[in-house]
Amino acid sequence: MQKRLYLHRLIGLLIGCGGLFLLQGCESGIDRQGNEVKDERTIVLGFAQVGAESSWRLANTKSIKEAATAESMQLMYINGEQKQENQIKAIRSFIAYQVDAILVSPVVETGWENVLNEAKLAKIPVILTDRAIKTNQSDLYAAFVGSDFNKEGRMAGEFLMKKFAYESDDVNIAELYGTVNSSPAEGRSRGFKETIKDNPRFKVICSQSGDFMHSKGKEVMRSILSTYKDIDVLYSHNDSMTLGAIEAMEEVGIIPGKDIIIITIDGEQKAIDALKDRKVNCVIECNPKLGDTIVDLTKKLLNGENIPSTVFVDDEVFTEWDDLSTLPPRGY
Ligand code: GZL
Repeated sequence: MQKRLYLHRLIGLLIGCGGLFLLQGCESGIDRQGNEVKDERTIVLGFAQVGAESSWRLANTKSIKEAATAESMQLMYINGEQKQENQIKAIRSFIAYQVDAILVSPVVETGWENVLNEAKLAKIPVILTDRAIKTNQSDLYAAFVGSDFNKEGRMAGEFLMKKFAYESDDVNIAELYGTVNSSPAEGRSRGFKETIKDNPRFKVICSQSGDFMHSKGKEVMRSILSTYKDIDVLYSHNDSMTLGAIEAMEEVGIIPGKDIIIITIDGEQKAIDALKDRKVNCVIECNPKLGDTIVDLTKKLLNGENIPSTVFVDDEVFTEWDDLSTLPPRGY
């Protein structure tokens, strides 16, 4: 069978997925008979991204595109627009095109067995980027590259206990939850609650999803503030939601970082700026720049080398107690 579909047929197929399609690093051409002429040495990667919901996500996408281009790999990128069905469609189109490897950041943890078994049948390796999946099948993907979300939650809990170490009153916590059933939200929530569970004065009195989005974070925070009058801490699963929540607080005269202590995750420039302005008390980095690690692992995998099944990237913690004057620009 023709190893690759004709390029124009592929583009039509992918645009039909409703996602944005970009072909990068392409060295292909179409000969006079309409057959695609490909430099067989070009590695073709299919990348099914979650979406473009936050500055973090945009930086993550940029990192992977730049790393693939630097290695002269052809990257077929599809924006899943926050929908699992779009990502599944994208993976099926990558299989049809017979890419060399598939990268996917699964928007949610479950529901991937069918399509990943199709990739396995097509002998196309899959690498999970950024987000993980929950499955009983151990051979659905070759590796996971991303942050340890449970550890991020623990770091948030450790800051909280240090911040309130010399007080004895109850501490009422509102949790702004990320995308429901996503591995970062699940891990950040679990790690945080594990860390504070032995100290009954720390109470998570409400937890609502803002879906990792600025607009929803603001909307949910408005609702929380109208329902609960005694919130001491906001634990937010990402900076985009936090920035929306800060707007909601200031609308009603609440001083963020003072009246309500704020702990946030991602490490976007705007969150660091809010930390410097004392509107936020702790920022936990979630490093989005995974591209080089992912592309390096993919090359090793395609060369038949053994690769680790899990690669956690390092994350830093920035607090109100740190000297932030020498911090370089975050780049996202
Ligand atoms: C975490 C990533 C999360 C970010 C959010 O690795 O999946 O998704 O924390 C993004 O900003 O929406």
